Amino acid sequence: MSGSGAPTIETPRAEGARVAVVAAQWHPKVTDSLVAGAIRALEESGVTEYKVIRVPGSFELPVAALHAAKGGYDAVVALGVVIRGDTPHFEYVCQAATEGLMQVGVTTGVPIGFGLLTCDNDPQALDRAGLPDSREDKGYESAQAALSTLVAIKGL
Ligand code: DLZ
Repeated sequence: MSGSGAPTIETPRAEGARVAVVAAQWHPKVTDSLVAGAIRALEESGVTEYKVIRVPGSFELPVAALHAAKGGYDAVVALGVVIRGDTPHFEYVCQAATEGLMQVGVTTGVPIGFGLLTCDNDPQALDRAGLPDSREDKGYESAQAALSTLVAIKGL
């Protein structure tokens, strides 16, 4: 055993939590599957009050997450896929979305599940999308992370 790598996170119980899933529309095969994975995690946790908010691209995720966080949601799951292209655009979108989401979390205190895939190519994204042939499901994992954080900080 190396002692490194991703932990096994138990699916938390989160009945009564209100959760917003904000998701970009680029690369719809992958983002739609990420949304499905996130919803599966929410429902397994007993969450019945959730809303899916679709925005055009990953650059728009932070502002949607901020509105949700300030609008009474207990947790936000942010989902998107950015695929590297020929220009530096990839770096700008990834950095803006990542830093923006982090700022929303730390300024509002609302847990943000980070389900933004930043990939060099389509196969990398498909492999993490929670599709039947995928090895990983980052939509499910990021929803689990947001709920686990919500449960962990409750009462602090
Ligand atoms: C413009 C753009 C490009 C080139 N690539 C992606 C991408 O791979 N994934 C994604 O979510 N969004 C992309 N966008 C759109 C930007 O995120 C944003 O929606 C536009 O720049 C409009 O503000």
